[in-house]
Amino acid sequence: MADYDLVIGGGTVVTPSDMFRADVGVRDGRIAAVGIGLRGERTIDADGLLVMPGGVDSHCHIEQLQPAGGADEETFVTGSTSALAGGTTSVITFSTQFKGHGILAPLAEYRRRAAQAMVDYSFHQIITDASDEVIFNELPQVVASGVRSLKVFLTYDPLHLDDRQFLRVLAAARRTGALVTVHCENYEAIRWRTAALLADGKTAPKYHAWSRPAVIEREATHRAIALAEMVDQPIQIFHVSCPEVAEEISRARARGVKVWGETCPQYLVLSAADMDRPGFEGAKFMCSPAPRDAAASEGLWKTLHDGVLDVVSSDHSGWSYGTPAGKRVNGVDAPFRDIPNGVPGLGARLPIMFSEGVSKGRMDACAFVRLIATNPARLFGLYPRKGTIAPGADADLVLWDPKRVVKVTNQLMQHVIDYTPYDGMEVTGWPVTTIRRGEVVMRDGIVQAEPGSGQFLAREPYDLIKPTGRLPFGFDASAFPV
Ligand code: DUC
Ligand code: ZN
Ligand code: ZN
Repeated sequence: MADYDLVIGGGTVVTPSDMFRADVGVRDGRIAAVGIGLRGERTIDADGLLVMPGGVDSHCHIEQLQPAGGADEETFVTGSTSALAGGTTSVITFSTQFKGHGILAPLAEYRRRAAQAMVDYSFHQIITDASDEVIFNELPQVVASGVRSLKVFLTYDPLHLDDRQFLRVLAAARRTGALVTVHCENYEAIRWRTAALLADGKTAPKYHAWSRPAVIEREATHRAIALAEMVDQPIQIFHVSCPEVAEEISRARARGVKVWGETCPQYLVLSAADMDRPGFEGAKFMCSPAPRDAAASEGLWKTLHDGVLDVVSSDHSGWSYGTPAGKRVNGVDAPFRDIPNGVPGLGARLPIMFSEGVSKGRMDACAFVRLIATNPARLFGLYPRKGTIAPGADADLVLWDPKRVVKVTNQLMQHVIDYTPYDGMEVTGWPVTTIRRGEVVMRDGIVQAEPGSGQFLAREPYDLIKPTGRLPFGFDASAFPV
């Protein structure tokens, strides 16, 4: 009798630290052994392929409820399909709060919708209104239910928090044991520059980048870190777009502050020039923060190499280009201010990072695994169940052909959005099989998974995000209901 339900045989196993030829034995959906000569009831031949942990996308927007009603076009089924096609097996998406409302009811609604997912999933709880009821009553319940990370926006109408509200969220996170993730841009500076640009008739998509230069991201990042340092609350800075923002993180880390940073493929391979395409085309590349320039991208690769930024997520936020409810919801002549922000990237994240990172010699495959799977799993309390190949871990694997050359098309992305900003890009390296908890859910581009087969990942308390204990004057203001 075979020892394993499934053996992935003869591939090159890539862990966060090593690469070696070995078989991976799977039993009951988990990795049971990594060794030589393993025998399974079924075998998948991985000769010539890399065997890597399934991707963990710790920042993507799926079926997010909109303030005006309705939800994102990308559903948990279509988003899962794209993720699995691209080698990602776990996601952390969002439960959002609308100002004046609570957070328990929307979270229940997201749980209901996400029950259709085919990837494993968790949520970041967005706080847009730090009311007493939310901060002192509802938020502790949300965190206790396993939603162990919060998200705040320092810009965007109608989402942004002022500094006092941000402090209240940081304090609540400290009391309840959650990580806070932060969208860092200066709200008033963007509004002021936007008003001036519109007054000058500068309305085209390219002026989106002009409205929010890197300095306003740097200022907000500095402020977010300073306030988190004062509260002694660990944070992650979302979607760092350029090296001068990463530098704020680096300086704080040197002081011992628990701050981490992520970036996304759009900041590594796109630029503000993409928003300057003819007509309305530039809208396809509009996201916030805005992509910068080639020098910023090169600098970001260095921050990944140096470990200053240690997660690459997609920030998948899809708005179709050709449909009335997507990018052109306010018409093709809409000023940049009124064009929805966000680019799709769930399915593109791994191929782009592998091709631009590993195939182009900027990093080895172990570093790639750390950035797209291990580090997000560690930071968000999913490790070692997710993000590595080791006995006991879920058998979430992607079998990767490092030599396959593919031209990216929207069809290959398998999301519901009608375009990809990476259309036509040639990549070297491609996922051929995705395995989720021991089940083959994608083979040669065909996704076969039952809607509802994804599992909610309740996240328990974990040491990495514990406060440091360093407080100004030793006074813990977060202990008071203020
Ligand atoms: N920026 C965000 O902060 N979220 C989603 C889309 C975007 O561009
Ligand atoms: Zn954001
Ligand atoms: Zn986002």
